[in-house]
Amino acid sequence: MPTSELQALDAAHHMHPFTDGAALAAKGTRVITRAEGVWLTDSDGAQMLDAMSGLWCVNIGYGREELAEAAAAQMRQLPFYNTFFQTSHPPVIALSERLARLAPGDLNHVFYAGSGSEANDTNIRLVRHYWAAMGHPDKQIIIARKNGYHGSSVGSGSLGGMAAMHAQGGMPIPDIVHINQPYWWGEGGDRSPEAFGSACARELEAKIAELGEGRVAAFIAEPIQGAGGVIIPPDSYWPEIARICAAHDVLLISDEVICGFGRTGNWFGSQTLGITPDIMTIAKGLSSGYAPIGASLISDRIAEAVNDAGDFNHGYTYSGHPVSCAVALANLTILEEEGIVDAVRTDKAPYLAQGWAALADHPLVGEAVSCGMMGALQLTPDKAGRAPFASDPGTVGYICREISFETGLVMRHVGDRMIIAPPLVISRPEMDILLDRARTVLDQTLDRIRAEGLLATRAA
Ligand code: PXG
Repeated sequence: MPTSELQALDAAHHMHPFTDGAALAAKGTRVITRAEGVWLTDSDGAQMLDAMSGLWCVNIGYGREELAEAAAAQMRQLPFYNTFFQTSHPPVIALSERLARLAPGDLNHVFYAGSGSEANDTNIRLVRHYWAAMGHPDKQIIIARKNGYHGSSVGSGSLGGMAAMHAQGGMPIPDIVHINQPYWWGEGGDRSPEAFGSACARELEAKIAELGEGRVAAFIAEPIQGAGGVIIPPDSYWPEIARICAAHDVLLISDEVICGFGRTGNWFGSQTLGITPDIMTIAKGLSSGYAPIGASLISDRIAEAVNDAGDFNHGYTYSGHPVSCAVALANLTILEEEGIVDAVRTDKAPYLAQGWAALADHPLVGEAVSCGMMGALQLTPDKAGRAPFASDPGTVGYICREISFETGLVMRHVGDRMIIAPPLVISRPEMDILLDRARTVLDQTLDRIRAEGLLATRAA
């Protein structure tokens, strides 16, 4: 089918997530038809380097036969069975054992979901149920962060701190509150990053004091905010958060949907940032996106209390779906046997970091930061003043993203911050292409916004 026909049918019948439908229908969607390694091909035959791993998920890259084989074999053997009524099946048993081994500390128990959103919905109910079972039914409030992202269901979208989401559909639900994010470049003002990081963490302590320790169940955060713009907290942030959670008996939920499975150079972002969570949310890289699956990894203490408290009245048809579990197992085998996580830490991330940091000399770039295989470029008209553009936030970022696609590089923009999270298997020559194209994109963006009169600083 020609591209124009595909676009017309898509516009007529397909409603896209997080998209202005009318604007997309007028413009025409880009149709991706195949992919191999880090390379996408569209319906016109154009090739693009996918520096976003699909949507932060294709950690092992595209085109791995082993996962296709695992899915086909499992579909033939047992395409579906549920895990509700005292039944189980080999792939879910094997995956649970594997995850318990890979996860840090005593996170030895797995509750499955079909996605990261569902897993975070599980976490809301789980921590509240846990505290009730422990004799603290008033410990119900969950503290999260502005500009955090935890999913798009009513529960997980409430945990998230995206104002544009809360404006639609009656969110947040009760007993979820938000504190500020540790985004030094944009919000740190005159303070040093370290002082700002500590101050942000202490907002958690102030909020617990305001609400009362006896009412706060948990704090949830991404080790590094992904969808919020790859915001890497100052070093002072996480140790202080850990101290506060422990001091006030508040459970710590690390949302590892993006940071998990090697993205930061360790199996989990918690390990890179020195966090000891009670619960971890996982999805995306768990199957490298080849099949939908999410889960909560749960500590011994919480699992034992919940198991001893009778029925936990919660679950999804696709909790522990056999095909997704088989695909996840094949994915984890590749990550382990090919040493991909170690390669990120010792070789790929340092190489990427060096080239990425060098982009900070570009006149449009306020900061160029990375951790593992995720990075951000803050665009600004005034590097020294850390100032935003006069235009609506995201105007310049969107232009930059459009130029990036035209240049054969898939980057994403969050406001006026450009972000990348390439497949972990990207080679050095491919990283050179990524870096080279990113610089070209920045040059062309600067030319374009200058021509359009957008290189202005917002009045303070
Ligand atoms: N937690 C985190 C940290 C995520 O990044 C979810 C939960 C929800 O997972 P599901 O599988 O329900 O989508 C996510 C998802 C973006 C973008 O634009 C990021 C996500 C999803 C969609 C878009 O960066 N992350």
